[in-house]
Amino acid sequence: MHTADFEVKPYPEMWAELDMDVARFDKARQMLGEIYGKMFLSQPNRPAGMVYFDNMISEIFGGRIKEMLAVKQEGRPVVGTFCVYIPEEIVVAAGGVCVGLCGGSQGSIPDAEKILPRNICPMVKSAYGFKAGRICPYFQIVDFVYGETTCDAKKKTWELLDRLVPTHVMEIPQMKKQRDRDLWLEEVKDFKTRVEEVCRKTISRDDLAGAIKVINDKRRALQRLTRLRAGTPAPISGKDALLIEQIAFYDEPIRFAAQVNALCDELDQRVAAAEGVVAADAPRVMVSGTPMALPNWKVHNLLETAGAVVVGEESCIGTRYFKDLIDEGAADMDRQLEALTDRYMQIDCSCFTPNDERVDQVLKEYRQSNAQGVLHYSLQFCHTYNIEEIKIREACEGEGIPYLAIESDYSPEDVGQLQTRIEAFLEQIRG
Ligand code: BJ8
Repeated sequence: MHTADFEVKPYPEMWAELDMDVARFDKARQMLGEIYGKMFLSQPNRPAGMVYFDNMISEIFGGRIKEMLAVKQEGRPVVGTFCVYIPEEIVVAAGGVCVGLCGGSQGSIPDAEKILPRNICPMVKSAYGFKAGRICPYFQIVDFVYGETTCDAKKKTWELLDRLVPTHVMEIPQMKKQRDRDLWLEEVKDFKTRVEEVCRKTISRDDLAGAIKVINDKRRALQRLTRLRAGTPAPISGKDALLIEQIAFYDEPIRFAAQVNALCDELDQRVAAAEGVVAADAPRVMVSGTPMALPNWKVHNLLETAGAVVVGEESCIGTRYFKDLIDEGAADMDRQLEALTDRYMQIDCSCFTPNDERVDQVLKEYRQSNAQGVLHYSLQFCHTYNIEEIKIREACEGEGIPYLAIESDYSPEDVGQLQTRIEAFLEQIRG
C-alpha cells in the first residue's frame, strides 16, 4: 500500500452509539493514519506479510471493535487490562475477550491532567485520559477493567478510574517468596471467580486447557518472530516487530498467531536468502525497559531513522509478555491454576524486589538477538524502572556492551536531544 493511500477507517455512527467524543476522536484517527503512513509504509523492503498488520491498524477503531461488540451480543464479556500480570487465559476460558488498554498517546494526557497530578507516568495518564475524554472505543465497550498493584501510579489511579468504569484490582506481590506465590494463587482464584460471575459460566478444566493452548500458541508465534530477528541482515524492522507485539494485545488470538506464523514463514526464507530490511552492517540495538504502548513508536523510529535496526524488546510489550509458557499437561483445575500462577510469577517486572533475574534476562536476550548495543528506555516518573536501570547499566558495562539509557515521555519536545544522543550511541557501536 502506498503511504498516501493509507487511512485509519472512520466509523462515526458506531462511535456516537458508544458515547464517544466523535469530532475530537476523528481528528486523532486522521493523525494516526498520517503518522502510520509516514513511519511504517515508507520503510524499504517490508515483508509482504505486514499487510495483515497494516489492515489491523486501518481497522483499529472499526472492524476489531465490531468483532468485540458481536462477542458482547452473545453475552460474553470484554475485559480491559493494563498489565501482563492479568491472566488472559482465564478470560478466554470463559469465552471472553481480553484487550490491553495501556495508553501510548500524548493526545489523551491533557484529559488526565485535569484530575491526575502531572508528575506521574505518561502511560497511566494516557490510559486514564482515554476514558475521561471518551476518546477510545475499546474503553467504551469493555464490561469492566482489571488493574493491578504493580506501581503506585497505577494502583492509586484505579481508585479514580472506578468512578468512570467498573475497575477491579488484583494484588500483585512485590517479592517472590513462597508466601508471595501463595498470595498470587489466591488472587488468581478470585479473578477466576469474578470472571465466572460476569460470564455466568463455570470454567471447566477443558475450557481452561483450551485457553492455555490458545494463548501459549500466541506466545510461541511471538517467540518465533523474536528468534528470526536474530538473523543478519535483520529480516524485519524493529518498528514492524514492535507493531506486531502491540497488536498482540487487541487482536483475536488464534487469527493473530496464524498471521504471525505466516509472516515468520516468509522471514524464514529471507534469513535463508540473507535478505534483510537493512544492510548487514547496520547497527543492531536491543531495547530494554518500560513497555511501549500503541502508538508509542518514538524511540524505534529515532533509532531506525538514524540507520540502526532494533532486534529485540525486553519489555512487557515484547519478550516479557511471551517468553514464558504455561505447562499444558496439568490434570485438573487446581494443578492448572498452579501452573498458571508459576508462569506468571516468572514475569520479571521491576516492581518486584529483588529482581536480578531481569538483569540476567537482558544479557541473555542481548546475546540471543545478536545485538551490538542496549538502549534502556524508561518512561518519565517510572521509579522502579529508572532505579533498576542502574543494575542493568552496571551489568552491560561489565560485559563491555555499548549502552545508552534514556528517559522520555510521549511529547515531541525531547526528540532533537534524543536524536543527538542516539547518533552518538550508534557511532560508538560502529566504532
Ligand atoms: S508487568 S512493566 S505491564 S506493571 S511504566 S505504569 S510500572 S510507572 S507498565 Fe508494567 Fe505490568 Fe510491570 Fe509490565 Fe508504573 Fe512504570 Fe508507568 Fe509501568
